[in-house]
Amino acid sequence: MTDLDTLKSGALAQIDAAQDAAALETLRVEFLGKQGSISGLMKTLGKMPPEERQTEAPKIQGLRGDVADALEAKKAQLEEAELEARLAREVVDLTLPAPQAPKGSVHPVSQVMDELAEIFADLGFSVATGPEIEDDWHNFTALNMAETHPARAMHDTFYFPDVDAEGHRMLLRTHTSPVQIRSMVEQGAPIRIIAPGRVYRSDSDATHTPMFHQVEGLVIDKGIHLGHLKWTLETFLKAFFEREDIVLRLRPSYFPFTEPSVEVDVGWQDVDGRRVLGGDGDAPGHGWMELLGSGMVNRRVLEFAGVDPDVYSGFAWGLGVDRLAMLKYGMDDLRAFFDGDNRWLSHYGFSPFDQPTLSAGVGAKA
Ligand code: 2NL
Repeated sequence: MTDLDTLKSGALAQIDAAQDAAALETLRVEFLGKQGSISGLMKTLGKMPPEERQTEAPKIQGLRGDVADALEAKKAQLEEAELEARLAREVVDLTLPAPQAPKGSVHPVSQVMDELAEIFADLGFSVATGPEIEDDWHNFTALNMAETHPARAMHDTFYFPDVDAEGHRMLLRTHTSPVQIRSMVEQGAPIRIIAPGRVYRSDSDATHTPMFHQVEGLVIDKGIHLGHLKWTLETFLKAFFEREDIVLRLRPSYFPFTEPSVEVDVGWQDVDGRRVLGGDGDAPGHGWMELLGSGMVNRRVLEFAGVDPDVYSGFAWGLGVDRLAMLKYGMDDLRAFFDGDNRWLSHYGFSPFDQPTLSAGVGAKA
């Protein structure tokens, strides 16, 4: 055997014995790398007399080709084996139980807010939002509550400690009316919006939390009157409670920002000891429940917001979303809404797939 034959059989044996890609690479460098043994042989060709080179060159080049082919074949074989091993290792047993599904749910307040947006979108309303930290002009003054107005004291406002350049303190909005003021100032009339969101009042007991949710609505156009208000609220409540026998009772009331102001009661009836909305509140076994406050927007409020009260008129209303959610979905403790207790959330929460739509019904099943 020549030296070349010895070198070749040694190299092929080593390649064949390589256990992994790294070992194979080491061998490749050893034989074919710049400083490799076969590369070294190639370099000797240049120094050979021509006749010797004629016979030696094919042998050395043949050796280099055979070793390169062996390296290539072994590499493919190792990769194949690695793939087989991975396929065996990463096997999926379809008879095992499914992994735990995510436990998150949509809070009833969010669900009701989505329902309200859906119902009012169908009536041509858009959803307006605004800051929760307000100034006193947008929260009070523009709503016809001057500095000395007694209604300001009734709002139990959370004020920030600092005073601005004009001596005004910022506050946490006590209602979402300032959002509607901002919308009127920015886009003028006509307007048709709802303003849902968090509001804050320093009040805390069994039926009041310092943060709660409100939806206000506002319609401004030419020739708007109390009849439009009643139809809109009746249409909304029928869609929301998904029954046609919703009966409204309008009672005179007072808000600084509306004139006239009306309190809206909805008829309820006793069904198996539970109060269910629907039916004439004056019938036996029936009653009335106060649900929202509303009225024709006070001329002074339109003026504050830059809308001409001699051309435009409008109505507005406000209602508590938390209470609405309790009524519709049967929760009896308001404070549990904001505890973040997972048992409560998984019991009363909604699936994210339960998107309220008018075609499928706005009332999702908890
Ligand atoms: C309630 C019911 C109400 C409004 C809110 C409003 C908003 C603008 C102009 C006029 Cl920008 N009114 N909102 C109107 C009537 C009632 O809330 O029980 N509030 C204490």
